[in-house]
Amino acid sequence: MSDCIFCKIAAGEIPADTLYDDGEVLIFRDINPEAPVHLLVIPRRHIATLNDLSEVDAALIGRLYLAGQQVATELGVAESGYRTVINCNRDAGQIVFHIHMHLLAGRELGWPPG
Ligand code: DGP
Repeated sequence: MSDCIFCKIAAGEIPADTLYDDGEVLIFRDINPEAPVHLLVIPRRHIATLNDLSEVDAALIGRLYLAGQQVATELGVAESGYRTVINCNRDAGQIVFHIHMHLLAGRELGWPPG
């Protein structure tokens, strides 16, 4: 999608602090971190929201989690813990309509989220 900010990051048109890229899944630091570690895990392919997933995307979504697990381990936060969140649409606060998994770590995270 030509006007999608995360597609532009995936294409290298907008810079990002990228920690992982396997050609299909990309992980970069959130520009507005809410925790010492705040990463965004995205598929390179444009999918707007969780509601737009279909059966063919099942493995791709699994790969988001595996890539996140790998980078959390590399950053040394896998044992202390981390949270993954995918916001879907307005009530969840989704502002970028290219599906992305937040990975937050590095401090005790409150529950339930606001
Ligand atoms: P959400 O509310 O789930 O749609 O979260 C979108 C996140 O994307 C938000 O935490 C800020 C982050 N973000 C928005 N624009 C950029 C950008 O250009 N670069 C990076 N690294 N993060 C961005």
